Amino acid sequence: MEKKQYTVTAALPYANGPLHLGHVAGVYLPADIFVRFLRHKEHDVAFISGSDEHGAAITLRAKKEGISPQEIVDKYHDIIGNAFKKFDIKFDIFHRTTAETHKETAQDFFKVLDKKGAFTQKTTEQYYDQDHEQFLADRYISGECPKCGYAEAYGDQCEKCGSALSPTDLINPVSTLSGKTPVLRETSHWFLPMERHEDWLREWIKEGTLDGVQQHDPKKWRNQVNGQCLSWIDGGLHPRAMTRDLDWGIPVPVEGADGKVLYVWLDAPIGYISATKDWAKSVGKDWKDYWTGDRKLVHFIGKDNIVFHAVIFPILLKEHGEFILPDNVPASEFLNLEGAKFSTSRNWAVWLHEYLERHPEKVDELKYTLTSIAPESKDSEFTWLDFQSRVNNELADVLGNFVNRALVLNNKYYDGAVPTLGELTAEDQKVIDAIKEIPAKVEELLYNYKIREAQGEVMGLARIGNRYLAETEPWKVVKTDPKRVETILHIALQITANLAILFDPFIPATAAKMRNFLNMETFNWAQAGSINLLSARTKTNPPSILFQKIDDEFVENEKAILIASQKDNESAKEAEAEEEEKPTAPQKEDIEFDEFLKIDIRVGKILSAKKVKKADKLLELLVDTGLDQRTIVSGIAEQFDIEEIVGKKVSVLMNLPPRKLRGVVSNGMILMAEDKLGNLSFIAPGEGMEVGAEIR
Ligand code: B3M
Ligand code: ZN
Repeated sequence: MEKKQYTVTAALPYANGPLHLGHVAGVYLPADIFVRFLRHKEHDVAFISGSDEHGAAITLRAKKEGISPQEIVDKYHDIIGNAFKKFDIKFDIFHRTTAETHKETAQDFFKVLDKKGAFTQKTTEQYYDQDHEQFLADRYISGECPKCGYAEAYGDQCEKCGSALSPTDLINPVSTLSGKTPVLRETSHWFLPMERHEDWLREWIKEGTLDGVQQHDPKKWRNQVNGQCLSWIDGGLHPRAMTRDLDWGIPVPVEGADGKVLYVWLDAPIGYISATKDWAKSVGKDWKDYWTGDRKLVHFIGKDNIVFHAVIFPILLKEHGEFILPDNVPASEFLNLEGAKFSTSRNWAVWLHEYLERHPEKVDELKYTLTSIAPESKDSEFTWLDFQSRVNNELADVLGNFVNRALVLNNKYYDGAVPTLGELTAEDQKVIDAIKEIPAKVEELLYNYKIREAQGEVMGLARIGNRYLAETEPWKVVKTDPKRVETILHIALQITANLAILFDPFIPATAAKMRNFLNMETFNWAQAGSINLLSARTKTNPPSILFQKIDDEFVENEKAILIASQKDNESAKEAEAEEEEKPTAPQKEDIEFDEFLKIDIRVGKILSAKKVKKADKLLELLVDTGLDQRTIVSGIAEQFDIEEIVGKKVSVLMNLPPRKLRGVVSNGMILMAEDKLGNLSFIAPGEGMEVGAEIR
């Protein structure tokens, strides 16, 4: 493999809260393993990340915690940065987008694009919260996703289906500041006319070429990445506002933009460039080498960031004209926790910094487990029981047991001196062949971002070693054929030395301990696969136990912490709801009586109900309205069981145009009352009211 140069980025976590294991498994750990591997292969690599410190995610958290946005980002930039250090994620720089270099870089970037006419300035109607006197975009506004029906989509994105949205796409939008329905107000912004870029983008994603010239290999891209981008492009790209009416963010550096800042998804990816600038300066390198020329740019992200890294940022980079486009965007799916989604709001999470406070000595155990279950191509699940089984049955019983036996026997029989290799049996040769094959398999998998499988291959070599000792039984043979045992232990020690190299990207602290046992001061990835890694003169040291087993109490304790923290959060949420009871919504603007007469509401009866696939909140109802039997989709799945609503008489808003929600065409709406705590109830007509009766 040629000694390519790489710039590897890991998504900038919002500095609005701590990191949980889902973030680590999906983005930061795979990126770190990939970079460690590249360094072993002597590639020139810059490993870049940092805190994403602008956007509504920050200001909403600041409002919630009653402190300033700067205090929020300072607090969480430190918590996140320290957690990465303790978890041994070795970025070249962990930067931050409130840094001065970033402001300059982002503003220069904007000016270059503005000069080139990459933006169109337009005045449009945007949602506005009259109470807070603020325009609403991104996380300041939420509503039903028009694509999948998810009820809490944001103004710029639906986190459930990944679609990029604009606030005016949302169905029944509400302000997340006041909880009220926003009004529309005119405002002007700089738009990125993404429709201009559909053709070259489609070619670049599908073929990996620009004007027929090969840029990257799309076959190495994960299917979900190509798939999501192409479906978005084929759905037709539209102009997207790249500025916001906010006071927290990078001021728009052109005339007539007072009070406007860069959209956070224009700002943050440029953070990769500004971070590279500050890093390169600190090590005496030219930052431009890492963003231009014949280099591979790789963005490790979660799947909800795909369109921003594989469509929007490439458009911006191409418009700028000086920079390379990504060679790959290895996006992960989601990791779930004990049967439910990780959820910051419900505090259903294992926070990385808290795990490290409780178990500072179990970093590699967590690294190995998270890589074993990494959600590379589909969602996966973390459970404390699985963690226990990975540590006990794989790390301790296979790797730890094998290394310990090989070294204990070598120190017992030969006082640590590596014995000479004698005559080989067919079984010896099979093992030696396996040692030779594994490094190439691991490399092929890692260069193709199959990090979970790559780790499995290395653990496979430890299984081979374990089986080899169990089958050759040197502790028995030593009585009858000591010469044979020298060969067996020589091979076992060479396997151990190979494992001490090959495991290094995955569980570096353990690999270092193994090299210490073997007195391997230096080691070179290129030598992996050899059975001459340890010369006869090498003296091995007595080993220590690599992995302490996890007992049931550990698992029970961790589960108890999870449940307790969730309960805390739920009671906190209820207390918060009581405390800050949502203000009773004020009366809406007057309407004319004639307008009211146009509304057609009837008594209906729910005949049947079923869940809507992949839409937790939606039920598909068959309703007898007295005029017809029709399908109505309603977002009540989380509040009501199907059994309790079939047969119920309800109030039906009849004359709404049909709407497709999650593939189901809905004709009309079931009217519900919602109280301050978000509880729902049907507007049920009085007893004896026949189906079809008009409500007015
Ligand atoms: N701050 C992460 C997120 O969406 C976002 C990534 C920015 S990378 C430039 O949670
Ligand atoms: Zn959606």
